[in-house]
Amino acid sequence: MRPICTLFVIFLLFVACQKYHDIEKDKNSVPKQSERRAETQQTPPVLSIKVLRTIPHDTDAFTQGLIFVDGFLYESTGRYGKSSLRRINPENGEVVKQVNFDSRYFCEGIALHNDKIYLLTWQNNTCIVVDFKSFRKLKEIFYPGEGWGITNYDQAHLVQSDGTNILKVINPDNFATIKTIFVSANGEPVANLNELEMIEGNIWANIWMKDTIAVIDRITGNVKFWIDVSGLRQFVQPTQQVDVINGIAYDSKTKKIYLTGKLWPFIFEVEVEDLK
Ligand SMILES: [Ca+2]
Repeated sequence: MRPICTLFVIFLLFVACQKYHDIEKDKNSVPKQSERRAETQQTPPVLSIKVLRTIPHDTDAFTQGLIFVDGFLYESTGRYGKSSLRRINPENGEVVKQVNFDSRYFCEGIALHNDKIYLLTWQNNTCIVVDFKSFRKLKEIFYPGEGWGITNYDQAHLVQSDGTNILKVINPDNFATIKTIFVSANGEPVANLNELEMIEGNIWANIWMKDTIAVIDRITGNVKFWIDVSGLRQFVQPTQQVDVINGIAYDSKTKKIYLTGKLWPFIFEVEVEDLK
């Protein structure tokens, strides 16, 4: 009987050790998960900008969208009776082509896809599609909810903001939502996402009413950086009435970044410090 008892005790000890090992394993794994969460929710660094050049801008242009295509800036402007699409010479700010839209439209952001400009409207539930060379209207597409900003997501899709913290990746043909991206920083939702621009794989978004641009991971929706653009205000005279900073364009060939604001006197060519 004694050898059997000894074997039984050894067996019990073995089982106890295994249990202890499992508990230790669990204890070890908990902090690792917390660390991972902490990593994804850490405070995004704040980067600053340097203005390289100022370009004159129409102080009656209530800028809603800004893009750069083949050597020219394209700007959409909002407000009822003042909504327009413009082609602008980036060397001197001259508006070289402009179409004005019916006063029932309040135009918002723009994006280029397959040689067509997709122009959102604020509360008309309508995307106006125009030929990017002639500005001839090709069609309208219905979408639900408000339209704020829009940019390219990938070769086939666009991504749209509506003033919330949610970005919708959409099919440009019918504006069907392919997926939604919940934008957050430190685990908190980031609302008022406005004008958008895809720059080197990240979504840049003006935050309405703030002198801040969020640089957003297009897969996770996490804010990777904040860009403080408050320095642009030193270019505005105290007597000049300007609205919010809005408008981001990117020339992927030269890697130049352009920023402006609603009713601002300048479009700025800028460089982001510490981003290289
Ligand atoms: Ca843009």
